[in-house]
Amino acid sequence: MTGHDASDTITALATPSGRGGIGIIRLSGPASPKIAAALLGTCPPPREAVLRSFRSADGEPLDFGLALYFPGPASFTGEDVLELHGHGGPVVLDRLLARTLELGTRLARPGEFSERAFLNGKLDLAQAEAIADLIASGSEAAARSALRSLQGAFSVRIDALIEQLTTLRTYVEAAIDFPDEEIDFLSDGHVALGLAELAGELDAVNNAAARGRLLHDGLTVVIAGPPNAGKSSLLNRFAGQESAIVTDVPGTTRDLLREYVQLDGLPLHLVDTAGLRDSDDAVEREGIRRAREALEHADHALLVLDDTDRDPLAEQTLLKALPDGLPVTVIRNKIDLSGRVAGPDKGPDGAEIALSLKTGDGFETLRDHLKEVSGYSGSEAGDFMARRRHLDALERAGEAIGQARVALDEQAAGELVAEELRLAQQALGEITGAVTSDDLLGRIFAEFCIGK
Ligand SMILES: Nc1nc2c(ncn2[C@@H]2O[C@H](COP(=O)(O)OP(=O)(O)OP(=O)(O)O)[C@@H](O)[C@H]2O)c(=O)[nH]1
Ligand SMILES: [Mg+2]
Repeated sequence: MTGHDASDTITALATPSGRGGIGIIRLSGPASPKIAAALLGTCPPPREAVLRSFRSADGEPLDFGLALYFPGPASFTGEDVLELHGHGGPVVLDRLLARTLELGTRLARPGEFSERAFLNGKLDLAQAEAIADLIASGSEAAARSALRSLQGAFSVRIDALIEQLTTLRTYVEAAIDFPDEEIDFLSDGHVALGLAELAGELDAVNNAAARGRLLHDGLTVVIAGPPNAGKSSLLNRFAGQESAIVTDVPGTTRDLLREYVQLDGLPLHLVDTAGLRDSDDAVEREGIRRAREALEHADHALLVLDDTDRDPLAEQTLLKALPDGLPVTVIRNKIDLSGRVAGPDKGPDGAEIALSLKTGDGFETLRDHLKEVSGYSGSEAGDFMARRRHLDALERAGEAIGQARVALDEQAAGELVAEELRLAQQALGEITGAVTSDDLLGRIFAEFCIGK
């Protein structure tokens, strides 16, 4: 629950706990200036760093350091904010935190500073999420995109779409108000053109958001194939270490093995699986069941085949047994033995890559291929961070615009068009937080750490 109560003054450690040169405690709320005065003697002048002792109730110094006071609304949260930069030791900071509590603050909930910034209109929801994403980013590309989102790159696109939607909706609603002219109004091409433009722009935003989502969640790639084809060797090559046991005994791998790697900033969740075959061994059968389950949750499958042991019929069976709609790349491994030339190929059923996991020949092609098929290549400039939630909202908006186009073409029904436009607007509003519920806010900010 978010249950915003702005009369509370909240406090939290803003830097990671542990030892460091500096540790910062941040307060936000109406009691900040009064607490500053009690703690520091007087409240510091606005936005000026002052060196002060931080004192206990009896006037004993707990620590000394810089104090900064930001009166609202020109502060991060929009409220009166006080920052105390003390020495970064756990005991020192605990004592200082306890002192701020004693002076009438309460401990902030996770994400509560960002939540207050959102509720006070300092940030929209996508920007608040970008703070968490920036802090959590595990690659340069992710950090860059999160920063762009935080600076509003995503929100600007969404706001522009909402603006376009509003204009079009007003036009359609005007048509409804003049029933005699409604048909003419709707068939003059203006609405059709507006809807087509909206659909196009939504598509572009959606593509950029899908790439952003990839930076946030990464790509789950399941390595599957018959026993002994080189699946575990593939995992090891990506990981750059011997994570999985590799032997010439078919059926070596039984459990799922997971490795997290980065492909030039693209987060890859790799899953090595048991070789797919009919088996009487109960353990192996369970491994195969798990392999199939992993495939159900994959974004992409790598079907590893032994190129010295080609069996087109068996290949077809394996391909058909993969989940419908799952993108697959066939890996023809062991070309050091079969003599095939390394590199990509367009096989009858999609992409194929010939390589040798023993020599590494062709592996680079596979890396490039994964970046390419995921849409990651060349996505750097201009993109922003996005989450599953944003993609869901974009999808709903797209569906509503699709429905509006149908209503216009087939029925010239102004009211239906207006209603679909309203739904699209609402879906987009959820991204920036123009439309929200306590429940949604609660879920988003609960994922933050305390102090953010
Ligand atoms: N010559 C050659 N041998 C390879 C290559 N890749 C893997 N092997 C060998 O093939 C055998 C099987 O490799 P693994 O990586 O264990 O194969 P797997 O698909 O994980 O096998 P299971 O776990 O039993 O299903 C091992 O002896 C590897 O050394 C390759 O490119 N060339
Ligand atoms: Mg294996």
